[in-house]
Amino acid sequence: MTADPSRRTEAQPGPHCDFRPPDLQPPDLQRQPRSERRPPLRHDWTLPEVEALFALPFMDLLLQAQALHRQAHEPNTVQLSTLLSIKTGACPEDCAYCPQSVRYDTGVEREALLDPATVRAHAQQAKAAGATRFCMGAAYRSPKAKELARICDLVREVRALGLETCATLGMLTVEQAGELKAAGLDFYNHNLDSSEAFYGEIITTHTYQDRLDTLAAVRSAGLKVCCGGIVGMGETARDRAQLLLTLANLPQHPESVPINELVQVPGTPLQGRPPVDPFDFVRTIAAARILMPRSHVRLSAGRQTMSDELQALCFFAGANSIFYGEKLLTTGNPQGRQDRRLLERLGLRPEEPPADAVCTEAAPAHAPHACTAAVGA
Ligand code: SAM
Ligand code: DTB
Ligand code: SF4
Repeated sequence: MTADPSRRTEAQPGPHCDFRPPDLQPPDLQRQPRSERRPPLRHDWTLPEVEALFALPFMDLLLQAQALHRQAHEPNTVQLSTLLSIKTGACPEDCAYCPQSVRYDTGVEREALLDPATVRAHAQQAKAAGATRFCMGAAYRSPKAKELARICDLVREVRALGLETCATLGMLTVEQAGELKAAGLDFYNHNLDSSEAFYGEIITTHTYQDRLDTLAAVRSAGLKVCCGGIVGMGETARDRAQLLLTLANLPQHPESVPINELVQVPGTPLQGRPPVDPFDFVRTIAAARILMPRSHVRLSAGRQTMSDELQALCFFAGANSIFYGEKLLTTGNPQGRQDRRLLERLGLRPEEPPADAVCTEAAPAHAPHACTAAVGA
């Protein structure tokens, strides 16, 4: 039987159909302010529960993740962080994925700790391009006292520009974390990278417990935590579930959860690992969103080889943060203009900086103030 187009009702899809998908939240929830409808947080997840999430039909998992995402966050916004390697290469650790380990011949040139003027220029550029957070990475096992003092100066420089500050410097004691906090550091990035069971297969020079101890030190100093992992190192689905379980069952969820896809660097032992099924990568993002609903989930390393369509799926699965800028630490990242175009095509907008990221620098009489420089140039 052929349908008579003149009898088409409004509910039937067709070329002129104005069908709107139902909002993903119940109407009484939609009427509440977002601050009052934030999903409850759990810290008692079990491995079977997390594995069951990964086993859901893809669409069911993504729908659940997006619905929770909208309860906790302003939809269609993405937080932009820019990375800078402030001390590059020659790291004594043996992390099998890392191009900066002194043990692997990767062609990464070692560079001493950058000076404040250089870091400040990079941070100003990042801010002018629209980033709200500036993350400084150093290839250390753990910083020495003299190095930490110099890094505290860098933190003060960047904070004065009105950017949120983040650092990733390896293992820290409570005292060191306290010094960084006093200098104005907002976030500390320290990834668990994978499950405890798999960790020993990729790193032998420090332990999973060392990582957990640093995370505890960072928390006790009052810093916000950025902690996630890497997908694509040869870990199993169970390892991914276990990593997210460990993160979600920490006493407090990390405020930022970076999910990296392994960037394969020639010379590292993980070069040549089979690529991840892109849908499994998206599943990891969605599960992170469901387990840690109020955290920022960052679609991190690996975007340079991802299609726009795959990145869009990651945003639908609940990713709401990216590394923004043409370089990660030593490897590439999409160009700023490419990312701005992607966000525009998807109707996504950069997240506003938090109210407490205040610019305290004095404006030179002859130049535009760094805090009011054109955004998105
Ligand atoms: N040395 C410090 C540490 O290990 O915590 C800070 C720098 S380290 C490069 C920061 C993080 O970058 C690592 O924990 C890892 O998650 C990520 N990373 C390093 N190399 C990577 C790669 N090839 N692909 C994806 N992520 C990588
Ligand atoms: C994170 O989770 N990913 C970033 C940041 N935290 C420090 C680092 C990615 C590094 C990718 C390899 C490189 O550029 O050297
Ligand atoms: Fe060093 Fe960090 Fe790279 Fe490991 S991940 S080798 S600790 S820079």
